[in-house]
Amino acid sequence: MSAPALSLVLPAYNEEARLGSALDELFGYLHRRGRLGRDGRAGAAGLPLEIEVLVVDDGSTDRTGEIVRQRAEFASGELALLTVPHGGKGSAVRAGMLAAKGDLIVFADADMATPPDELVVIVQALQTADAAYGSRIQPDGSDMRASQPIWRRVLGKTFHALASWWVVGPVDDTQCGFKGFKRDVARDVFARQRVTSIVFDVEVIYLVRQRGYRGVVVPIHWGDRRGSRMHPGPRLALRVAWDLIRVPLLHRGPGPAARDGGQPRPG
Ligand SMILES: Nc1nc2c(ncn2[C@@H]2O[C@H](COP(=O)(O)OP(=O)(O)O)[C@@H](O)[C@H]2O)c(=O)[nH]1
Ligand SMILES: [Mg+2]
Repeated sequence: MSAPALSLVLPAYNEEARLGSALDELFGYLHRRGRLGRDGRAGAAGLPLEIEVLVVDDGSTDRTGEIVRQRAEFASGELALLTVPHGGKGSAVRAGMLAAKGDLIVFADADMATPPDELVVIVQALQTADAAYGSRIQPDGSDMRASQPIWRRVLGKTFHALASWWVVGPVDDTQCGFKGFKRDVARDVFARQRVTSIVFDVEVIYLVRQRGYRGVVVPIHWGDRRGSRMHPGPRLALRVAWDLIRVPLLHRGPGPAARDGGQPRPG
């Protein structure tokens, strides 16, 4: 079979409570719009018809894998399951991004915090950009993260201050779990990714820039979903701080000009 036009990678760790309804929502949307198929035609509203959905089960100890395997879309080949040893969201996303076959490869949260119709926005951005980062901050300045609990917002602001000062510069929302890449760019960037904690998003943005690719920010809708897998505490805080410090140090060395002997692309 030829490569699908679009792959959607969903990292999932102990998601038995949320994954079933999230996949209902995703495939409900894709099927309703007639956007799944194998004939290579473009879909009505800008999404390609050939889409593969790849759930990366990160060593879950619950029924996450079973929920995937029992679905009709698994039997029909629209949905695939990749099982990896538990290693954190960053390692699951990396495995999925390197295994996915699509011309364009997007990763998203398995709780569908970003509604599936936002795929169109990322796909459109990737017609010109090499990488597209969903952002919960809207052009009018309003912030979709306002639906998060107050403690998450305070942690988020602290994280952002550190990440923008030390690693990525003025990218307003590094942590949105909805990002897309052209396949070759995904292969290059994710093969270099080393961080497996939630700081991997920052590392990926850093690598896109360092490798001379063009990344763009696209405002998307997002809603806080209950049942978060994130458990903040001193351990996570230390890990995040350590990973933020490490990112530029891990990737010291020649930039894109030395890589391919050419000039870095704009961006
Ligand atoms: N594979 C994997 N996925 C994870 C891990 N932790 C979180 N995720 C996934 O990351 C996504 C976002 O997680 P969530 O708990 O909703 O985070 P929040 O929305 O930031 O509170 C979901 O798809 C989770 O299953 C992990 O350790 N491994
Ligand atoms: Mg969530």
